[in-house]
Amino acid sequence: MSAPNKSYDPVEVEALKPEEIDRATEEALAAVAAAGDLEALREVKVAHAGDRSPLALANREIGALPPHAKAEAGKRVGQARGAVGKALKARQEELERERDERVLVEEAVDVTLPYDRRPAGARHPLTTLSERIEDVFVAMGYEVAEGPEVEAEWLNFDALNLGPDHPARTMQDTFFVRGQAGSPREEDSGVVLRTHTSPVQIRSLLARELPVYVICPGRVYRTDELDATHTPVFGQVELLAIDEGLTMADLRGTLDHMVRALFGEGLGTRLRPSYFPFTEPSAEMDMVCFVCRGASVGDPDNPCRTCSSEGWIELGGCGMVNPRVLTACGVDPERYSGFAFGFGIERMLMFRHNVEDMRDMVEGDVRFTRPFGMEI
Ligand code: FA5
Repeated sequence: MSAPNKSYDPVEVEALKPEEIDRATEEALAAVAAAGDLEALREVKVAHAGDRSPLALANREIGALPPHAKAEAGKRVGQARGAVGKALKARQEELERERDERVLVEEAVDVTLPYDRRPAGARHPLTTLSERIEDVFVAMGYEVAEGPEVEAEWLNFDALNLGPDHPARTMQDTFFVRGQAGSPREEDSGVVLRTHTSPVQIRSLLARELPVYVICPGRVYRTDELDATHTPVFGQVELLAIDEGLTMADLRGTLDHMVRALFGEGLGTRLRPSYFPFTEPSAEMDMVCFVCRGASVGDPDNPCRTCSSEGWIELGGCGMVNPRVLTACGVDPERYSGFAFGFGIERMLMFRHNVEDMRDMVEGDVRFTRPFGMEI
């Protein structure tokens, strides 16, 4: 075993020379101060305080010194490493604070800035009104029935007791569809754009088991000019109920329920005699004006725009299904009876929301639809 090297002088060890320690310390402190961001500081830490840094190598030399020299060398190197460690920690905190402040500024959201207006689309008020009406009847157990818009003339007219020479056939101005090649005239093609949704009632009777309770919403076509109260393409909702023992009282009760569900409690209906070939008896149905509730009648000081101070609003046509229609669909009129009614969606939207011109509904301008809300 070798004796301790009593003559070993730490000052002679290059790495432990005071000036070397001071130089390494100064270099480390300068590098720490110069580190501009956390990434640079991480590199400075490896170079000046890591395992292979000058101060770490100097520290390793201390172990080989004689006992009397260890204390002083250890103190010198320890102080140097302490100073560098402290500087690193302080700079790290400083750089982290700067980064956090920068992030706060860069990622700040100015809630007062005007936002990029990209409004969500919404369905047309005619669609939502039609669906609301459907909901009223679906809740009563009715089924929604649909049919084609290009329709057989027989279903659109003949089966509804509107034979070829029936004078009422001209009441609905009809678009005829050119038939197959060889068909001389459009009027002879036997194919029309449906003029009402009543053919869906016929299709329902032909296709379904009795009893039948259906609501038929859909688009229909007539050769009407587009003006404030007419459009050549419009929506209708028709209803058909066929069962044993149905009477006009059931029709009236159903209408009353629909009006209450759509316009509010306490509103009555009335039926006025009318004529439709497919119903007998037939009636025009009116409801009490939901705005003035009749109060504007005879009161010039309080005119009502919705009902033109008449107290009543016309809804559409209705009646008990003509037995001839039941027979045409193979239904025994001795056993079954039923009622039907139909109205136009555009007209209902007009009086429900005080729309003065039907053209606004078909022009597709969002300034018209926006006030109805973004219902989807
Ligand atoms: C019919 O179409 C019958 N099928 C309704 C019916 C069904 C009666 C069942 C009895 C039993 P009318 O031709 O009156 O009836 O049309 C019904 C509704 O469609 C009218 O009340 C009106 O609101 C609407 N309407 C008619 N023509 C137009 C048009 N050009 N533009 C917008 N709405 C219209």
